[in-house]
Amino acid sequence: MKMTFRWFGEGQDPISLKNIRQIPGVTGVVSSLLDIPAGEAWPEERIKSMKDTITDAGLDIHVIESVNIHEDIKLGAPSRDEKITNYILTMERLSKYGIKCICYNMMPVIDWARSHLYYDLPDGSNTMRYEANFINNISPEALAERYAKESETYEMPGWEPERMKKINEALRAYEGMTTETFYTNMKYFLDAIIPHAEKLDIKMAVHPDDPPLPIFGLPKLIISRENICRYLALNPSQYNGLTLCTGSLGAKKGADIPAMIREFGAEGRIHFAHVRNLKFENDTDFYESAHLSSMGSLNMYDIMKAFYDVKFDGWIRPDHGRMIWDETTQKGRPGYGLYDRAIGANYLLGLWEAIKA
Ligand code: DNO
Repeated sequence: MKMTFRWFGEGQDPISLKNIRQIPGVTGVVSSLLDIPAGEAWPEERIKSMKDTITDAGLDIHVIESVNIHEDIKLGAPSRDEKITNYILTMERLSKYGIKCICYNMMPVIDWARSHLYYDLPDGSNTMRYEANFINNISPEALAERYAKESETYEMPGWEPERMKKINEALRAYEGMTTETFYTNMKYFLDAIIPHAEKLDIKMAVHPDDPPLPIFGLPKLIISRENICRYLALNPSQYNGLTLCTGSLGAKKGADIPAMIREFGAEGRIHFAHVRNLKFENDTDFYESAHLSSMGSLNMYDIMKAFYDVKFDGWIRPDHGRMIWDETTQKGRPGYGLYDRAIGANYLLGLWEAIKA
């Protein structure tokens, strides 16, 4: 297991690489080139400069989160081939710079969603929250506007204003699309890229839909054990794998995360892990708690033990944390403050050390 930390990139993250380097046990970052629109090939010089910046700071980079999938690919539009060609070009260039794993998601139109980006907790910290009723009664534009206002310094990945301007058009494109068609489109994409992933030794790691609950009537694909089994079976190569995100999958009450880790881990299909906790307020609503088991609803010992038992040797990172110790939420990226994630990383490393001992 290799402990990493998400860093959004030069000029995209208020947290310095120097600060990340000082977190005990963290050896690398996962990063991206956020300004490059989905569907375009990443220029080699940008990849090189990202890699140099990170390695000069004494950290490594083996995982990209994310190389996003263009909507045409998800929709199966005729222009998808050109976007797939660019995706493969990006993979080839990334592999030249030592990238071994690509995290991506198959969420239609929008990436993750929350009702609150800054929800106050009794201890004076704040965190992200998901209130189903709120999401069910707000229009996508109003939600996009709310994010743009609340997160004034940085764009929410997946909610970029340019993309959001076209949100209704994008949502309309999915009208009437069945889950079956969606799976067919995914298979087309996987069959095109996985042979290249094998050749380049890049593990593809799909991220589950976050949250795994219906939003704006969009088809939801990767939300449960059954769906993941089906997605992995679309192309049986081990290079078609998973980002096991405990918080995304765990947001469906009753989901047995350790069992999924044991099943998919034993099959060698988990390449990257996002480990965080959440606290259910009722059957559908939750907020993102500190990582510690006693603060949330997931048992982090059981989760780490399952990773240990399947001999997980991929990359892991702490996931969303609260904003604490006077971190200014208006300047940071929601969920991605420094301190709570650093504490989370060390808690997970502590569990790992104890399990190993
Ligand atoms: C949220 C993240 C997601 C994730 C993408 C992967 O914090 O977990 O935005 O990076 O869905 O493509």
